[in-house]
Amino acid sequence: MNTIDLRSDTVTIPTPAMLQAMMSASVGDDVYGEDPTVNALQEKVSALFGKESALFVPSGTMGNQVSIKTHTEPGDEVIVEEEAHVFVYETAGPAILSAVQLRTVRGTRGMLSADQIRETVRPPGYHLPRTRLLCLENTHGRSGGVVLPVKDLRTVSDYARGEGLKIHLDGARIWNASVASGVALRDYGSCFDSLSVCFSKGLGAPVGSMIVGDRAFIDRARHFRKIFGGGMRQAGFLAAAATYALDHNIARLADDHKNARWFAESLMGLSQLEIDLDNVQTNMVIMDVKRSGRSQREVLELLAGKGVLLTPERHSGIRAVTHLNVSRTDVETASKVFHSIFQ
Ligand code: TLP
Repeated sequence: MNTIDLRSDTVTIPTPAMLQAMMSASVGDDVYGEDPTVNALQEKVSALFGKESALFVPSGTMGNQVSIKTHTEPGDEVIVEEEAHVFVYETAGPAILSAVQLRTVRGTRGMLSADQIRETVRPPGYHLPRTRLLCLENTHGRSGGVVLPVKDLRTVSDYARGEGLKIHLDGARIWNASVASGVALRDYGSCFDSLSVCFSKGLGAPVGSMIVGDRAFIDRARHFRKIFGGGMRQAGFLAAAATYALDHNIARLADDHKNARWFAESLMGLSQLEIDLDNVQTNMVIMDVKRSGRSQREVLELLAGKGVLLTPERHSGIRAVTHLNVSRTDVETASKVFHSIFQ
């Protein structure tokens, strides 16, 4: 049986062309700042986002955690949208690594308003934590890969900066946001003091993320990357994969988005599933299965038994993600499997 792996866009396998680019990379010791391929990638990505500097890190989690550490002091408060990866899926990293308090605020499809920030920022006070940082996520995973509107980001960013806050974006899938919305990466970049972006999601590289920001921020982040164990030596082999991914795999994300949309629309007639089509904007489809009378786990096992892999999402949801190892034929086959189970 041919497995169709819709668990995440993290499961992609490097293509022969990407492997070739990796094997022919020039490398050096990146802890000494001497890896030419890493250095070139850092310059390329900082320019894409209109920032002064960038730092290659092993994972999106480390990108977020190093950024939070770099922006804050122990005891600070960080405002975070309550479904953000940094709060839900990073195993309380900010509490452990940065000794900060996360203040969660319920967003609308991942977005917070300036009014919500106004109500949440603490005034200066002897008894109060200092509100230091705001974290957002684009695309917003737990809403199903929804794109945060750049106009709203600009408004919130202006307000937060006016309040003296720093603002960080978890941009693990910022490439998807840019392709879906037509908004340039640089325009997203200007809304934030730091961004963490990933090469190992939709772009299809095996490993690697990047933090971008101004020079002073990145210099300080380099120090924390070392403390967190993220200083890598001949990392140019990985940076070569990321460079290849940037050069070849951004525009094709539109295909993943079309496949996700097609898949979601093909399931709309199934009354046992609830899908909010408005949220299907990029490469994810989240479905609620409670009307099927089966548990989330039963549904995932049934699908896996027929060769279609998805992940659990909240209490009664399941998530499908399209990516470069999933073709239109694969989503058609997956759709047939769904129809055979939920008809
Ligand atoms: N997300 C994974 C799971 O952890 C949920 C996935 O399959 O979607 N930010 C965002 C928005 C992410 O979705 C992820 C990975 C990360 C950060 C962390 O990236 P890694 O896995 O490289 O640490």
